[in-house]
Order: sequence, then structure tokens, then C-alpha cells
Amino acid sequence: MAPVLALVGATGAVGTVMIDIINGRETVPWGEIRLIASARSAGKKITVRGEELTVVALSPEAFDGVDIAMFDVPDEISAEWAPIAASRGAVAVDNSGAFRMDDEVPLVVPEVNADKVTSRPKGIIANPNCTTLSMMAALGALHREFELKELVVASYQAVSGAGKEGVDRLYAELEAVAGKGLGVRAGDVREALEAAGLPIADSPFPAALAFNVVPSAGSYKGDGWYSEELKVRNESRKILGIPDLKVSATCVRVPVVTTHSLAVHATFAREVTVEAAHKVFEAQPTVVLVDDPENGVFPTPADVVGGDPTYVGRVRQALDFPNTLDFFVCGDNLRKGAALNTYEIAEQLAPEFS
Ligand code: 2RA
Repeated sequence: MAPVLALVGATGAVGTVMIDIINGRETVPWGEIRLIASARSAGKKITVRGEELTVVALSPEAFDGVDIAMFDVPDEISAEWAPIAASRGAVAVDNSGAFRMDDEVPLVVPEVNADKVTSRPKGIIANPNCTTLSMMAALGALHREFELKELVVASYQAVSGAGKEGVDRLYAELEAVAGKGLGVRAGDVREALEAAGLPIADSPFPAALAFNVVPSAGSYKGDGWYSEELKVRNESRKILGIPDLKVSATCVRVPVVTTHSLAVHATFAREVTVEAAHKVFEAQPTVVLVDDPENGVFPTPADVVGGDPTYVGRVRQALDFPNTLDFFVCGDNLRKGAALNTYEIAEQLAPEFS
């Protein structure tokens, strides 16, 4: 029998992208797709692959008969409900941060460590954070060829990483500052936002995003580090299977709606040339190389948003660092960074239940 797929968080931002992805697939392996959400959204109708489905409320019984349950919900909901789904026989593929660093839960990017998809000590498989995910297809391919030793990255993170509230805030700020010649005197953007009834105290971000960049993403974790920076370090080590990988990250929020970018400085055990790296990227089906700097050709979030691949450009040999490449990656944080990777894991699991 064809497997039953559940989507928990079907009405949320990532859940909505997930449904787009399912609708866009030429074929799907599912016998039934079940949409699950909070009691508030239960009863809502959503069309999936031409069939109108009714969203059901999250409950233990909602998982009866489910083979694979994808979770696109906040950490605390996953922490409570993914084990319940697993106890009722489903494999939970979880896009929250609740289980990523659990030793009994694989953290999977199919292009990099697909072999982990079948191991299921807890019946839970975790999907990485979108910042880590945005560079993993590219880094995993390079690691296979040249053996990664050290990683230094700076992120340029879109506001949709902070959810609908983040997106709404950026649009509101842009409206409040547009056409006023601001951004030329310290504090003028902040004052304009206050005058428009948009004080920073009401923002999901600790500073203005309009005409600005903000070096803080996630929550503050002490010793100078924010959670997103620690996730990049811990998750990269786990996915790549290099427990002692040296990693340092600086995560920055920028006024981009969707698509995270990262400037990557990666050092390898073996010699690496731009030509060899280009060949590796060209051979990786989920990476698109956009690299002609002489003609101003490189990936930018505005040009790649909505796409599934990881876009790579500005590949160069670091002048003062042996065996080191610098490059720039862009990846849609809602697609490969969240919904798509989760769905790819579910697709890979499907044959186990057919
Ligand atoms: C962010 N990476 O961009 C987070 C979302 N999971 O805020």
C-alpha cells in the first residue's frame, strides 16, 4: 500500500510552501496526505494535488495510520508532539530545533548524508536550521573531494527566517522611510520609525532593518554568541560528520524578504583550485554555479528567491590562506532551507512503507 503522509503545521508559513512543493511534484508516492494544524485552523480546506483536504486538529489520533509525519511547527510543539507521532508508528521528520543535536536523532541533508535517513532509533529525523542548510549542498560536495578542515562564515539572513512578523516589520519599515532621504545621519532611521509609530521596542529585531544590517540572529546565548551562530557550528559538524571541525560564524539580519546568503571561507586538507571547485559544483545536481565576476554575474537573493537549488558564485582562492576557498552562496530559506529539505527526507523514506 502507498504510504500515508501527514503535514503538521499545514497552515503556517513553511507548511504553505510545503504544499506548494507537493503540488509542484510531477508524481508523489503517497496514498493519502493528511493536513494537521492547531485546533484554531482545523476545518480549513486546502487543495492539494487537485483534491480539497480538510485540516484536522493536532491530537494523538490524528497520527493513526500515518507512516511519515512532517513537522513544520515551533520547537515546543515539536518537542511534545513528534514523540507522540513516533509512538503511534510514524517517522517524524522535524523542521524545528527541538531534536537536531540529540545523539539519537539523525540530522539530514540528503545530498550530504542520505545514509542517515534510514537510521531511526527514536523514530525522529531532524531537518537542519535554514542558515546551515543554505550552504550544505555546496560544502558537502567540496568536503567529499577536498576534506573540509576549517569553516569561517558570515550570514546575510532574510527577515522571513523570523516568520511573518519579521516580514511584516520590514515592509512596514520600508513604507515609513521611503522617499525621505534617510540613512545619512546616525539615528535618523530610528527616529523616523518612532515618528511613524514603529518603535524598535515593538520590532522582532533589536535595531532598524530599513537602510540597515543587524548583527544578531536568534537568541543571545552568552559569551558573545547568538543561537544562529552556534547552530551553524554544531549542525555543520553533525551533518558533515566532522565532530572537531573548526567553525566560526557571524550571523547578520539584512533587509531581504526571503533567501539567506552566506560568505564562506573554507579550508581543506587537500589543495583546491577554483577550476577544481567549479567542476565539483557543476557535478552537484542541486547546486547552480553563477560565477562570472568580470561581467558582474553572481547570485543575489533577489535573483534566486523561489528556487530550489543552492546558488554559488564569487569562487576564489584565498590569497593569503593555503588550501582555502572563499565563495558566496544563496539559498531560499523557506524552500531548501526548510520545507524542501524536509520533504526530500520524507520522499527518501517513502519506499520503506510501500
Ligand atoms: C532565522 N534561521 O533565519 C532562522 C530561522 N530558523 O531566523
